[in-house]
Amino acid sequence: MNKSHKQDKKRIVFIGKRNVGKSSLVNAFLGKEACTVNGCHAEVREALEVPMELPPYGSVVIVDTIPIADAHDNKIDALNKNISLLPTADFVIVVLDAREKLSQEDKSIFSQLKKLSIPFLVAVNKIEFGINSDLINGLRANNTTHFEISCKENVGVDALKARITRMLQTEPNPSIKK
Ligand SMILES: Nc1nc2c(ncn2[C@@H]2O[C@H](COP(=O)(O)OP(=O)(O)OP(=O)(O)O)[C@@H](O)[C@H]2O)c(=O)[nH]1
Ligand SMILES: [Mg+2]
Repeated sequence: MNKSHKQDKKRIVFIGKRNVGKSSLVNAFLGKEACTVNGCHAEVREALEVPMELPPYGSVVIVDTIPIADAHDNKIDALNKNISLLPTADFVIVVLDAREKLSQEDKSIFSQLKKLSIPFLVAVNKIEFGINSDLINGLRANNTTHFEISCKENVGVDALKARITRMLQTEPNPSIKK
């Protein structure tokens, strides 16, 4: 699906490696357990789309994705599958584990997003375990904006949500026209 075939609601796509907390963050956004956390990954092979209201902006579609480097998949296939999803996104949240360093796959996602001019923010999750300073330096070197969050302790999620809403509001909401 390319941009011209897209539905009119903006799509916010959550992307990242296995186990970083993509589904947990999506659930925290939605305020309900719509996505399986620690799910049966062998069965989860496609992105999951859930509509939600993001006041005061309006209606959006939240998209939870399969991991960019699923252990069961060929790493490159999994990365390509998600990169092919990116042109359908209006906004992307790249979810990272605060304990890890920036990977080549993460950097590939950043460069694709920049090439496609898709706005994105980075969510550095699981901060209660501590934050890897190499990760923060890597993010700075890649000129990204990041939020330090914990889905488990509900830290930083509202601030991230507020920033996304503000950034979406800078463009007209096509779903309001109807
Ligand atoms: N300690 C801690 N654990 C978390 C946090 N966020 C998520 N988790 C846990 O991390 C594990 C993976 O979370 P998921 O939300 O399934 O991660 P995911 O990125 O969707 O995983 P995949 O779908 O396999 O790629 C689960 O056990 C969550 O409970 C957090 O902020 N802190
Ligand atoms: Mg998941």
